Amino acid sequence: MNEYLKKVLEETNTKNSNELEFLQAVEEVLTSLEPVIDNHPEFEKIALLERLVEPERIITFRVPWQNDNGDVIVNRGFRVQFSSLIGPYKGGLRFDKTVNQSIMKFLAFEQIFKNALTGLPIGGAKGGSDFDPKGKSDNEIMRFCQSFMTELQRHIGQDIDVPAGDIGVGEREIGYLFGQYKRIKDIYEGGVLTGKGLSYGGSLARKEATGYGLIYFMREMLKANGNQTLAGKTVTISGSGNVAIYACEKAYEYGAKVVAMSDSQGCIYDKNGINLDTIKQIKEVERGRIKEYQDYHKDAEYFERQNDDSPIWNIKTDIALPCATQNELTLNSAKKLVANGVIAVGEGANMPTVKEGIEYFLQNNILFAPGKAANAGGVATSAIEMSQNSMRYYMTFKEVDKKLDTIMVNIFNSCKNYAEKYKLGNNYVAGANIAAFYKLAEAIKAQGFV
Ligand code: NDP
Ligand code: 2IT
Repeated sequence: MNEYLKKVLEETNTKNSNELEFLQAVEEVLTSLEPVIDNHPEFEKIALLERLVEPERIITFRVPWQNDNGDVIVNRGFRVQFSSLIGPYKGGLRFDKTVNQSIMKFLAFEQIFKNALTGLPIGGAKGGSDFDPKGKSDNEIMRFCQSFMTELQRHIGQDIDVPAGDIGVGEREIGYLFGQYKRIKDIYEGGVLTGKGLSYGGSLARKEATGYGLIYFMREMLKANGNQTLAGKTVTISGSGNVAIYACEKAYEYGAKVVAMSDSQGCIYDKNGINLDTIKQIKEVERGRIKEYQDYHKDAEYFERQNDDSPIWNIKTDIALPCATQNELTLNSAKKLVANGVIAVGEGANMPTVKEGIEYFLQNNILFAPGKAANAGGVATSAIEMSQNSMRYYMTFKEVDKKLDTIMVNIFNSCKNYAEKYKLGNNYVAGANIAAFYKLAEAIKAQGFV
């Protein structure tokens, strides 16, 4: 391996030895940059890689709030402001009991590259809390969001850092966060958060954007490889949240058949095709469990999760879309999918496939769409929301969706062109990392020692 790369990887490992997810994300990116680094010995002199892997700033804070019983609970809040090289810090907030600094840093690191790929002026960040929203009342969610924002407001702003949603943070939470920001700052600053409700500055098509964008990317990838289409293909989608639901909706529009979806506890298989209205009712309206799908569709089967290998990946499919969480698709699951004839995998979630799983797919010539490219439609549409807020203007659904589609086509082409330039065939993992890296390296060189 290139000596400089090796040195930076070793140093990063030593400095962050307990942050496994962060190290996983860094290793994937840096190892794929080898052919570029080989050609640019000058990068070492300006410590370009060292700067790329060290966050500009990490903020952690206490979030005290009161539950409906009157007990005071203390959670931990985070905001990792990783890179402002090409725009204000930008990235979602995750409320989930598993949240820790390693997960925040890996997500913020991925976000730098993802945001660069969109071609829009946004830097990389992530935040959140180990607060577990499951089973909480609306009032508890509101009190938590208000306490969280009471601290976060010091660190954000429409030209500083612009949070949005992620796992456990949707339109409801963004509303409570926005209300508290406005109250403390005494200013209507529309572009300080994205994923807002349509009544107070949100963008049409933001809710749909990540899932739709994933399918636009998949469409392009299939087209570029044997002129294939989604029509008639079987699809399985893990998760049943924001990304999964709108990936399902768009997959149906293109004539595919979605036969399975999941949540953290298990998956449902409906050989007749998943009824998306039922999923929306259970997940968006009732905030229930996917198991309840069987109450509406007696033919559907439910498989409870037993271990790290989600049962959804045992189901035969042409296209697999992991849209739940990191490392949800293990090597075992990758082997099962390949044995069952999968032709393409598209990551709607961030880093859902373990490293060995990605390698296995690539070795077996499975088309593989990496998350930082394939799920970039969400943040790209967030940037379009920010533009609308600055213009004090609303675009139609069609206008936003058209821009999203064009952005996804451009991202796919960047991945493809860089993979081809470095003779990496259709390795879009490397293509995405190299394409984003070129843009970031230019910005680092231009801005001096910062
Ligand atoms: P939601 O909270 O809307 O949905 C998350 C879904 O994933 C739920 O079905 C949830 O099940 C499942 N899930 C969560 N944790 C686990 C786990 N540990 N194991 C198995 N399943 C799990 O989140 P989103 O749809 O917004 O996000 C999904 C993924 O997409 C995340 O990786 C996120 O980072 C990524 N992403 C999101 C974007 C966005 O715009 N929202 C943009 C780009 C990427 P349960 O209800 O049981 O917890
Ligand atoms: O992972 C992601 O790209 C997101 N959760 C969306 C971030 C955003 O700022 O819209």
